Amino acid sequence: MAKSALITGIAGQDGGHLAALLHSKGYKVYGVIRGQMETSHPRYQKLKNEMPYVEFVMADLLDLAVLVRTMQLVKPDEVYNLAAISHVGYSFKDPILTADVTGKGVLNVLEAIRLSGLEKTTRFYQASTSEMFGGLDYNRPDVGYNEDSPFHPRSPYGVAKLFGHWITRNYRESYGMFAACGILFNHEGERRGPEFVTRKISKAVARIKLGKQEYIELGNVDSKRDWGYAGDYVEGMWRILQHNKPDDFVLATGETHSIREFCELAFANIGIDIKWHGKGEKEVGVDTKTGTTLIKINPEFYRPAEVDVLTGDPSKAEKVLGWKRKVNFPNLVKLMVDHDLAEESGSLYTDITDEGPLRHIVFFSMKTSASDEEMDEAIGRLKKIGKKTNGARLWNVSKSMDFRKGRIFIQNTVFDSVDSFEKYRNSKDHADFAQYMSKIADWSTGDYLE
Ligand code: NAP
Ligand code: F7E
Repeated sequence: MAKSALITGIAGQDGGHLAALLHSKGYKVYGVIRGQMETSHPRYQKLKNEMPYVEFVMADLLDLAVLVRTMQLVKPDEVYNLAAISHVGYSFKDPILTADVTGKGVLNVLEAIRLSGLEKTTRFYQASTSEMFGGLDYNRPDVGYNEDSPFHPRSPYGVAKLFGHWITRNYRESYGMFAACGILFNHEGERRGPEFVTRKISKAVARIKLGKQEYIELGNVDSKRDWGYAGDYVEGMWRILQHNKPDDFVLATGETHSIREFCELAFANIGIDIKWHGKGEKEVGVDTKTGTTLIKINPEFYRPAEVDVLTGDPSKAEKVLGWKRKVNFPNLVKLMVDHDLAEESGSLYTDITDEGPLRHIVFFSMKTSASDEEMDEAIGRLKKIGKKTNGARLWNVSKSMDFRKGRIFIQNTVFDSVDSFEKYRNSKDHADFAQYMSKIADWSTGDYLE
């Protein structure tokens, strides 16, 4: 029988990636969303469109009764607790709510499992974080933080997460639950909320390129983070729950880069070379060619206490779980800027109608574990087919992203007639390509004519 998984925080960045991954593995996926959502609510409809295979359950991490009811109803084989007030800066503004949701909320989910009598059968994943380490000089190991490094959280968020981390370990030790923590370092991507610095930058770069924004305002550009791609990290979460015993694992890249470097690379992706001038609040990032100021510092984004440098040591996960990140730092930045250029210009799916009367869209949702090489190979094949296609003009093949299905290719081919489209659909080239894609993609071609 298919396994079932319940994901709290399914509407967040990781929730979407994880739901797609579990669905591709044949799971029945349940997702917790909060708020008073009628099925006609636009937000509910958006989520349902993005993840048609998910059964949504309305519940709040603050409400134990409804969580118990949810567990009794769903009886999940696996619970991934991703729900949280997750913005570190915001946690200083609303520390009580953060403690309640990000900290005590974890206990509510664990208790709901236990009170439903599922503690021996349901596996529990807790989304712990590198923010628990704090990044101070005195406790920063040269090779990066590992599972045994001392904690020193620097924000209400970090403190609340530490409670969640320890209560999970406590339930493992006290009740023999399969309760495991993934201590994840920053992971980003096209689904990242725009309030986090990487997405704020990639979106701004795209908008600046398109003339929709003049500059970006940032806080501390000197802090450093160990940034990976969220699609890779959800694979690690799943592996943590498939391990033969409950344990805690660091997932990280082992590299660290500053916000400054992220900015430079993001602008380099649109052909702009940034040079920095000035100091502190007066510092600016300037386009070397035109002299235009594109980055300004705004102290509003400083935090009362900062985590200066974070690097993780993922060697335990690599050795024990066989997990390793696939997307490297330059590719992560490029992927985000490319996505936001497509999104901001409205060409993610649409806006090519003036290219011809008929639009044929082929899209493939890749396994989140698909390597860059596999993606490049698939793009190469698509391009070849596009060139050969009878009566069609290849408009675009992009390693583009979609919010809902992980990594996606989009091929837009413009046909001059229904006949030429049919000819292509019946061709051997198309059949060969579809066969290749079904080997490496989670869903084979979803192609249609508009
Ligand atoms: P995210 O995008 O902020 O998503 C968090 C989700 O939690 C949101 O969908 C939010 O719902 C939901 N939520 C908030 N309060 C809730 C409540 N009271 N009841 C039910 N749901 C609630 O976070 P993420 O980046 O996907 O991260 C997933 C988890 O991993 C979080 O726990 C985060 O703290 C942790 N983490 C993240 C990273 C990272 O780099 N992304 C690293 C380490 C750990 P709404 O959509 O309704 O607001
Ligand atoms: O900040 C600096 C900021 O908000 C990164 C969460 O997913 O990862 C995330 O937490 C750095 C900080 O992420 C701006 O001061 C400068 O030093 O993108 P962030 P975070 O705080 O690292 C961890 C692992 C989690 O667990 C969290 O849930 O960037 N920074 N200027 C800025 N940050 C923001 N947000 N906005 C700025 O304008």
